[in-house]
Amino acid sequence: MTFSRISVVGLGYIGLPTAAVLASRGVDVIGVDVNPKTVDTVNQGRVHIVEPELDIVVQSTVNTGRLRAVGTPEPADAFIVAVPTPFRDGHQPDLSYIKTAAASIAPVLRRGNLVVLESTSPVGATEQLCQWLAEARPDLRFPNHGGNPGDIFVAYCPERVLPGRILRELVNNDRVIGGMTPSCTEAAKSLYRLFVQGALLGTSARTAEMAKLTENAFRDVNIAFANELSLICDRVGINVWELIELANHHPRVNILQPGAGVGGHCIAVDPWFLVAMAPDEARLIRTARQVNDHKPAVIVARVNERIAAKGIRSVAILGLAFKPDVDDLRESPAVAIARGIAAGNPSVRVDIVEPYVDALPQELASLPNASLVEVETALSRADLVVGLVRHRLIAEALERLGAPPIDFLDFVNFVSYRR
Ligand code: SAJ
Repeated sequence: MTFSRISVVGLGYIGLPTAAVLASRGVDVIGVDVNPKTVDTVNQGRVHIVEPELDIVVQSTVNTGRLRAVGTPEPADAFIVAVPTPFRDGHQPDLSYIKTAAASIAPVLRRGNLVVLESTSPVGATEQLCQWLAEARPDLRFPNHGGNPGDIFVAYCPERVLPGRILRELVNNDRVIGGMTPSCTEAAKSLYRLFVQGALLGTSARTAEMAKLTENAFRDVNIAFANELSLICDRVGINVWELIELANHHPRVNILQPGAGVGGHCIAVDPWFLVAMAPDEARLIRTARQVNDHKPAVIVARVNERIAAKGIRSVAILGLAFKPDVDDLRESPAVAIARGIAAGNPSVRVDIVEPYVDALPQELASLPNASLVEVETALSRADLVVGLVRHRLIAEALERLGAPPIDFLDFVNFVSYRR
């Protein structure tokens, strides 16, 4: 199958880099987004998200005319759908963005087109997408579960890239490609071969959907193990970092890092899709989510105890992002913790250090005792330092400044401050 024009629906953290990388391979790419501001920004060759080198690729592909953005889909040979799939109340997956995307591409679909869903989805979402498309286009045949081929090829191919390394991982990572039929898998493979150097692993749509959820649940469960260990160690007075380092010398043990909790829009969300699909069976996965979600509350309680016990007047909080060395504050446990500390102690000054942002998010900016300050200022006047995100920039500053004689609650192993 050949592709001279590809449409990417949803120009977010995954869609925009995918569109730009495809365009950089010399294909004409049309990016579609419902947000007119995003469309304008991209058409000016600029980006609305922070990701290393993305700005350069978007600018050059827009300049050469290979990439352009529109608000309404136009005909193309292939459509990649990369829209959000959040969850609703009760942790039930919300597929409404996929439904809207289906409604928007249906009118321009032509016989022989390929549609690939990349959004993280519960098992069965690709079949559901086929059904929505079929309802909108009764004149076309869509592949179905029985393996019947259709006029349109439909496949699921989950994104697997790590924020902060998206452009490299888009090209280098192996991809799982699950077609509704074997010929759909082959069609989708020929699309990803345009820019992926990793292996293209063919399977069914349902298995590919499950693979994505499995990968993120695996990581969540393993982080939960580390977080639970940190609480046990705290109870029995053992340094969890030293413990993990020692245990990881075993050839078959590889414990992850405990921290402030699990944030971001992937790992804290996707395991719930598995729980929603099989509530009676997904017991470990549900518990892991609960363990990780509970960590911020434990940290707030620990800090509040220390503030009360020592009559502390000034606290420094190190890090706000959802993980080290990124600027992304979405679903960040550190933001929730900072808010819990500042709101729970209105007479305590809370200095927040986050080198990757220039203003506090609204939920913190609205608190009169919280402010964003440089690491030097925070350390010079804090009675208690709380380490929440181990940004390289902060760790280096701590090394440089040396450990001041102050109280330090280190939840993320700022090495030189280890008690
Ligand atoms: N975290 C820990 N301890 C660790 C590792 C991570 O507490 O040892 C925390 C981080 O601080 C963060 C959260 O977990 O709050 C998630 O961070 P992450 O780096 O593990 O993952 P994400 O959310 O940035 O990206 C994940 C990746 N999935 C896996 O590694 C299995 C990525 O490959 C996916 O593409 C992405 O989810 C996604 O979009 O689903």
